[in-house]
Order: sequence, then C-alpha cells, then structure tokens
Amino acid sequence: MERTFVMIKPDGVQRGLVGEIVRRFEARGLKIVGMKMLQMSNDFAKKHYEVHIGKPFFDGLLKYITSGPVVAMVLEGTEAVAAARATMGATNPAKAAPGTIRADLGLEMGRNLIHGSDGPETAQTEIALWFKPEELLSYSRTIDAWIFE
Ligand code: IDP
Ligand code: MG
Repeated sequence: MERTFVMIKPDGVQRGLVGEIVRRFEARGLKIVGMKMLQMSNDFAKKHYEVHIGKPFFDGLLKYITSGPVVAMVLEGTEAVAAARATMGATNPAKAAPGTIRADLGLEMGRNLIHGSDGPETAQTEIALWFKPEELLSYSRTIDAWIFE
C-alpha cells in the first residue's frame, strides 16, 4: 500500500468545499490515515514549496497558500500518489479533465483548490514535513476487501 500527501488549499476551505473534496477521495476507496487543519506560516510554506522558489508565480503562491487555514491529509491505497493526482486533475483547472476536482470546482491556476504529492519520493518527503509518525494511523476498514483485491 502506498501513501500520499494531499492538502485542501485556503480557497477550498473558504468556499466550503472540504467535505466535497474529501468525499471524492473516500468514494474512490482511498483511506484517510492522517488529517489536520492549520494555517501555514511563511517559513513553513517556503519549505513545502521549496522547489518553486524563484519562479515568477512564487510570491503569489506564497500569499495564496498562507492566506487562510488548510486541511492536510495522508491518504493510503493502491498507487495512492497517481490515483490522488488523477482525482485532482491538471494544475490549470481551465484545462483539467472534466470529473476532476480542479475542473469541476475551479477555473484558475492560482486558485486550484488542492495540492497533492507528484511522486512517491515527494510523498515521503511531504508526509514527513507535515505529520509526526504518531499522527498517522494504521487501521483496517470492514469494506477494505471490497476495494482491495
Ligand atoms: P501542482 O500543484 O499541480 O503539482 P506545481 O507545478 O507543483 O503544480 O505548482 C504548484 C502550485 O503553484 C500550483 O498548484 C498552483 O497553485 C501554483 N502555480 C503553478 N504555476 C502557476 C502559474 O503559472 N500561475 C499561478 N499559479 C501557479
Ligand atoms: Mg507540485
């Protein structure tokens, strides 16, 4: 089983879309193994988005991501990283495939509602940045046999 990191951005919280977004991951079968709400500091946001420092959109991204509370979670399941990215849709909501979170709920790149790790290695780094080991739970659900073969 793979784990990935997903975060509902401030626009998702402000627009009352936390339930709608979490619902889509749960409906797909992904298991929530960690979840918390917080407002990112500038320093923490720079750590999270370190790879984007210096890019033209970075200042706007920093302002956006620190502008209000976010909901962070770790999801577990078969190919969780790729599955979560597919459920989120492309970075630009205007070009994302219909049926994805970004296409169905958003329009612009700088208000694209959700972050998700882009690969298994990034997922491990981001999970370690956001969660202490004791904040992640291993448990089984009675429905697991109907989701995992
Ligand atoms: P991702 O979130 O799909 O992995 P990244 O390229 O890692 O996309 O970019 C991180 C975030 O930075 C995006 O989700 C988006 O919010 C923001 N971003 C990226 N490119 C642009 C841009 O050209 N304009 C405005 N915001 C951008
Ligand atoms: Mg990214």
